[in-house]
Amino acid sequence: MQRSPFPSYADLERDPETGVASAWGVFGDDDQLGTLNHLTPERVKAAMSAVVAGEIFNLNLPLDAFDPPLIAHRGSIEHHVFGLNQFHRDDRVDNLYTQASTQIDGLRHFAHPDHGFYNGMPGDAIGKGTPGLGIQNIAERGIVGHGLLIDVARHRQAMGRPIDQDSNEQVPVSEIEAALDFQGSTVSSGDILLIRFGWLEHLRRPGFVRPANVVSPGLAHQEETAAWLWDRRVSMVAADNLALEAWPPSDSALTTRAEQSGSLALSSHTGMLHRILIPMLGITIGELWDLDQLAEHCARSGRYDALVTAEPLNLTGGVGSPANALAVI
Ligand code: UVW
Repeated sequence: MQRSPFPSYADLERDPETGVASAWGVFGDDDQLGTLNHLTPERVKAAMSAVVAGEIFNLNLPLDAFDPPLIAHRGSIEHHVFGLNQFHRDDRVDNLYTQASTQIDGLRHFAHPDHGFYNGMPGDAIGKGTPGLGIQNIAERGIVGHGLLIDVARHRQAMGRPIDQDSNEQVPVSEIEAALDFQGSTVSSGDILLIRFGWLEHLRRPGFVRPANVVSPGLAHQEETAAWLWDRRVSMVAADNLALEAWPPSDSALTTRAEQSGSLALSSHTGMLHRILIPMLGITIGELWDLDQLAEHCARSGRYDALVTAEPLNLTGGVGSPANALAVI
């Protein structure tokens, strides 16, 4: 049961010691879906009105889009096709890293170092063969809702200030709002936000040579970003970049007690907005969503909304998943 009235970010409980705001309990003490709870049957039904042409846009890159992988600890798939005889074929995929291409990050992907996993799920309940906060929770209900494309890249280009795609530029909420104004769009409760930074288009440019250490612009590592998403009651947020937020978070001001005290070593996760969005607010996120063709259509038609569907793998205890996302306009 969702708490009523629904609390604003400013009204969320804050830990007296760390000052970190938490949405635990807002959707129920046993909740494992977080803000996907905003996708009520009424909103799913209303989202159908976004379909006017019946055109479908695939938002997924191929599973093997990045070889070598974008993130060093992830690998590339090995696809095997075999047959029991010459009139038959089966196949098998080895070495599938669920977050190596267009993906959904579920609620067990990140814990907050000072507070733990979403809704207080104990860390020892998060492992192989356990269901806690697993991606199967999302697969069992599916994701269907009103999608809103926010084309930040196009807006910045039009303003003569293109995003520096070869940097970890942090895009603040003021820029997201400016892009919304430019488009004439408004975020509604339950929206699936599709934020286009233009990073995949940049990677696809002829002659682009990927550096050894990948950088990507994205959402600013600021509590204000989290508050903005929460207060708009988005059901999930996906983007066409590496990590939704800017990567790496080297110039982030977000800190944790554990790292300040030295009980947790600084790492590539230090300063990540993920640590607020996923465990503290229960926001499911999408990364490497291919929004370019949809964006072309939106710019031509002046309509930025779509019916969006996504169905992660029904993998018990899965952390992430290929997104299997579609936009229907
Ligand atoms: C990065 O590691 C950059 O992000 P994620 O784990 O969410 O894919």
